[in-house]
Amino acid sequence: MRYPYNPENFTSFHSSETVYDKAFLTRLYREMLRIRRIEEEIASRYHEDEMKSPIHLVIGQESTAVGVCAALEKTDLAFCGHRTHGVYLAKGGDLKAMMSELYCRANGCAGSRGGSMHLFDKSVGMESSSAIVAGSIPTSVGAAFASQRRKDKFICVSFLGDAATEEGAFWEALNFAALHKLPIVFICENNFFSVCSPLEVRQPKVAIYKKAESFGVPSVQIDGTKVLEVYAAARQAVERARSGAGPSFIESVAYRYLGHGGATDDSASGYRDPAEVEHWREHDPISTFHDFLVSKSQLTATEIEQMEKEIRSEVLSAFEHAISSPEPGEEELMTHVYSD
Ligand SMILES: Cc1ncc(C[n+]2csc(CCOP(=O)(O)OP(=O)(O)O)c2C)c(N)n1
Repeated sequence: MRYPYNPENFTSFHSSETVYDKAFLTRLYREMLRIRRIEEEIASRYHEDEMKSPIHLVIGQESTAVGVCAALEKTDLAFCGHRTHGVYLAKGGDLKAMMSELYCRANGCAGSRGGSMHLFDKSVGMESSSAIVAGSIPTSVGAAFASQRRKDKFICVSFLGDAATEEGAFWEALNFAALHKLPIVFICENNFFSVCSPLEVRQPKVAIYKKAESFGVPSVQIDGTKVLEVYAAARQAVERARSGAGPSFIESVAYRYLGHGGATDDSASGYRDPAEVEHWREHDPISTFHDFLVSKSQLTATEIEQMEKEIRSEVLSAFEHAISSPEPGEEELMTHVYSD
């Protein structure tokens, strides 16, 4: 197995002595479960070919978006790459507008121009996402620079994949953010793969966070399957950004179960060991948190059942909303598009 789960490598931020109230813990669990159920429904219908959008599912990695966004204010701005669903939903993005976008309907959050890789909802600080690897990172740093110059209160969070750290744009942005002590947190979701290429054939064997650290930016590698670890690390970084002390870099390690794009399990195609996928499923962020909450008597079977019911009903109504919504008319063809 190339990339086993290895908790010894991670810096721990969450102390088992820290007590969170039940409402907060339940909220984290519910948000992860909601993202999972929404994506499962997308996956189950994707073969119908009615969602005219490429998709990149985040199943297995939900804890990073949820843990980080729980440490943010609504007014803080989130930016992300092509794997958007988790961040969009965790930041509070509107589910119906997201589903309409995937079904290319006129009332999609990007008016059907963007699809899954360009979700945004400015009303909740889900600022933008980009299909270009590392494309949203300079924008997030620009927004953080504006916040600093205008003495605004918001901070920015830039979500990026491990492959984004192979782009020059990332290092320029990190350099600028470090130099100017910008109010930004970089969250690198390291799932070990760029499409089908493993990390070991793409980068020298130096942990990603170590490279970021060389810019003088406090950098850590954390267990991205543990939502409370993510939350605790994010809180510290967010406080640092808000206090004017500058950026932080968090490498959150978790594993994607499904193929890079689309809705299928591609592990039989040979680029990774199917046993590796099964191994990471044993450390699933949702089931481990479920077991933790049940063991601490913070969640009962009845509460989970009720939660599942509510989520199911919300998901079905969002799909129904999208499917019954109109497609954009021909008259809209030339609006919101650029040409030189
Ligand atoms: C500049 C650029 N190069 C290549 C691609 C093709 N591409 C799309 S996603 C992807 C892999 C991205 O991997 P990572 O950033 O680790 O995120 P993950 O898909 O693992 O979430 C690549 C190479 C692209 N979209 N943009």
